[in-house]
Amino acid sequence: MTELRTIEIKQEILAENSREADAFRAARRAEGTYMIDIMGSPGAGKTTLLLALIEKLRSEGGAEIGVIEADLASDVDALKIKEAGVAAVELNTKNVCHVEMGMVEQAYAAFAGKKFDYVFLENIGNLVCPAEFDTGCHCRIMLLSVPEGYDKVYKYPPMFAVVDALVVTKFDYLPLNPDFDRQALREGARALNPKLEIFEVSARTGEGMAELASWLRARRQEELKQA
Ligand SMILES: Nc1nc2c(ncn2[C@@H]2O[C@H](COP(=O)(O)OP(=O)(O)OP(=O)(O)O)[C@@H](O)[C@H]2O)c(=O)[nH]1
Ligand SMILES: [Mg+2]
Repeated sequence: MTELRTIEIKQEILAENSREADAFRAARRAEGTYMIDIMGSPGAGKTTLLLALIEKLRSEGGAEIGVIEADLASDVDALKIKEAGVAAVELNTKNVCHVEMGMVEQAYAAFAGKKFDYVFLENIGNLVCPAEFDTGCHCRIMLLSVPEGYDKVYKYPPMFAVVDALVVTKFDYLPLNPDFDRQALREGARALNPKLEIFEVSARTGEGMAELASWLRARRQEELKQA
């Protein structure tokens, strides 16, 4: 009995969150802002990838970019982004392990009307909970780093199933991780999500970054056509 009630409440919360997310997404599209949710385990390379990606997007064609940095407790990543000269808002979730719409709306409001071409949300480092919550973004990307191992596709399937792209990060580590089975990862991920785009990148060497940046640019153009 108790268990049933718990499930009902959770479904109501998720449904309300999805309604708010749809409205937020439409409002951002109308103003030309493309929002990207970046998810992955602690240390998968989210902040480092963002810094490299922002540099690419800015250097090739220029772009106004903002970042919402969600963290359980600290402002470490928000400061890194600000130090790189990028508009950043810190979203402190006070130990909540995912980001949901109320938080995104508050964080976005802190940009105080500034207009962006792209806004990235660095979600909480967690391979499980963020998959469940729509954050009002137009694109969801998950990162899996080579040192974490390809078998995470079998152990944590929900996130692989909901994202638009899988970015395999720290690709420069591949020679040190000969057991990283790229083919098995591809097959496992596409079995969960046939439309999944897969990129193999290293923020350290720059490998794969241009492809990822041009894919995002094209996705933004497509999204804005629907406005
Ligand atoms: N060799 C190598 N190291 C990387 C790469 N990307 C990130 N790192 C390193 O991995 C560590 C974690 O990177 P972060 O970017 O902080 O990871 P994160 O996912 O933002 O971490 P949290 O925000 O704590 O969840 C740092 O020491 C980075 O320097 C890469 O492409 N190659
Ligand atoms: Mg980070």
